[in-house]
Amino acid sequence: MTKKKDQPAELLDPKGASRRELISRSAGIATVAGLGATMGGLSALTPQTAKADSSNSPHVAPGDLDEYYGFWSSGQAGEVRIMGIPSMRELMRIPVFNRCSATGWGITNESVKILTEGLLPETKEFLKDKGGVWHNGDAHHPHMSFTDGTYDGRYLFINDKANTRVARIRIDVMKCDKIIEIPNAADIHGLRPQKYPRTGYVFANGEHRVPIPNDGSILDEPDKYHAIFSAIDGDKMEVAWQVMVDGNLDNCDADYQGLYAVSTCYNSEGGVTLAEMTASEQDWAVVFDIKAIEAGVKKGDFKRIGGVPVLDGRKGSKYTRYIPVSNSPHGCNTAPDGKHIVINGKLSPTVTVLDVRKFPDLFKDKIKPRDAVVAEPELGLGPLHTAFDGKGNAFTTLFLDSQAVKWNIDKAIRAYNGEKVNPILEKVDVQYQPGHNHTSMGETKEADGKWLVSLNKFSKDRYINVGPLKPENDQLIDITGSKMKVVHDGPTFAEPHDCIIVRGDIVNPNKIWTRDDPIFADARAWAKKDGVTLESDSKVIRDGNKVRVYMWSIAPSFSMSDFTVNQGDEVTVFVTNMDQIDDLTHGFTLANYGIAFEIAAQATASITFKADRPGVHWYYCQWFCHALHMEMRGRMLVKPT
Ligand code: K7E
Ligand code: CUA
Repeated sequence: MTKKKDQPAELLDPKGASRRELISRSAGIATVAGLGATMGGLSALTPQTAKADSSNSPHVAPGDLDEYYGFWSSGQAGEVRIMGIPSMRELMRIPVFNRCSATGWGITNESVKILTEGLLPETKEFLKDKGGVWHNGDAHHPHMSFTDGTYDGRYLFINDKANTRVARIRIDVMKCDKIIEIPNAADIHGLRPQKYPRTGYVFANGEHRVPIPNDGSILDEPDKYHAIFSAIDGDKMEVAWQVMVDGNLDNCDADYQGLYAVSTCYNSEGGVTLAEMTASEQDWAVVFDIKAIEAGVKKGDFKRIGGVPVLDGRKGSKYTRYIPVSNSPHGCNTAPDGKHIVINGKLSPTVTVLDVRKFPDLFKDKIKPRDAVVAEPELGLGPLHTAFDGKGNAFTTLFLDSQAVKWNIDKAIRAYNGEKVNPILEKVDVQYQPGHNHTSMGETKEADGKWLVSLNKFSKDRYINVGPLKPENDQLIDITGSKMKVVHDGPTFAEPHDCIIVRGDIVNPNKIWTRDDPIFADARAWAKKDGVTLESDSKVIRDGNKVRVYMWSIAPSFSMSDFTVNQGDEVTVFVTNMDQIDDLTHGFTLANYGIAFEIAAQATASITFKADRPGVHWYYCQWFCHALHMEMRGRMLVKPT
């Protein structure tokens, strides 16, 4: 075993093997084996893991498992991706705001219900002759629910900037179960869950300023436009309250005390053109006083607009404070020390560090807004987002410099107070133009300082040329040593704006569905009405010109080899996968009817369509499941009328 040059000595035990490596890897394996914490640490080591010579190797050998789950947004692709860290392997995709040909998201009755039930009435009306669902989304910020300052493995939340929505993903099945459209706001951008005591609220920024209500009565009068900050109840997936603010809202974060949220704001000018929006030297960070807002809601100090309470948080309001920072700040990141919030300068080479312990005095007007600033280090060109190692250091992306800069928060504060210290510890080149970055567990109080991911907007020459449209480039950086080290390039399709890296033991999804899952409730209700058992009956129920077809499947066959309907019937097919084996997924594709969906082990899925094409139509399983998978098929016979 060789000791790597750049590893700090304390990470290595006297024999040269890293204790942290041994412990963390054995813990990961125990979890995977379903043994959880009962497995006794080092005794569980396999010869393979004991051989490891690096505290932080990105190499995950075939058959070995990753230590962390990464949850990646996909920007304009509209989905969430599950990555393995440190291997950077893409493990799964979770369709959310998009349509998915493989899983049937946007096609099945179950997914269409989730995609439509949370839309506002005017949007439902707008989509009526357009298929009823949005086909696009712009997913930026995936964040897990918290309990007591760290991830709790219940949910993942994500915004849709394109169609002003917020979605929730259930971690137990890794599927989206709720999507709501946010009233009054225009284009949800920044999103962060409440960290303490739990989520609780999901804070969401309506980025653009629009008239409220936006019904055409106000058009080209930008001084009457407003941006809206929303607090969503993450358990109910309903808007709890909203606050109207001055300027555009960009990113946000919450504190570790459950008292405040902070948003960055660009366009304090209230302009609508680029020149107008960047005219003034300073914009601001808006601080929201959660307790005061809750008290205001209780007292009725709001207007009910679009069905939700909207409080006035414009300048001078008791619910907000506006802290001036340099022009057009972008990222907003709370440090795991629970004290500091970093506002990233974007157009300014600086980041501004706020101290949350000053906020009570700020709201009592005992200090001026700028007195909440405790540091403002100049880091380089284009600082967009900051991540933390839990040891007092911060890592900021420099978009224009194409670098990650490591700096020390305490040194930055001392420098701000006049001491002659340089807060910048190191810079490393990334390829190219990084937007977000994220550290392992970095937005929780359990930040562990092992990995940093830099999500770079351009890959340019890093891969063989794939034509004019190029992938993004996500780089993995080892931050355990005294020097940052780029250890992996990972191409990604459009476009992960943001990601989180969650310790494997926190994320424990089920291996197969349970039959009582709420997502099957509608199918079960229909079956009950029809006197059918989903798990064992193969029946065609005629109800006027409505036909309900119930079948189940066990590899390699559907329980029904054919069914007959009349042309023009409205047909609903329910398929229940009765296989109980891990990873035994079936599919149902109805050829030339545009119908295809996935049915994982112990799941039920359904589809409703009009049988308007007469003839013989084969349905087949499109998910390779068995040596006789090709034979897993049947016929729908449609009698012409
Ligand atoms: Cu792309 Cu967080 Cu939407 Cu910054 S945001 S880069
Ligand atoms: Cu079932 Cu392929």
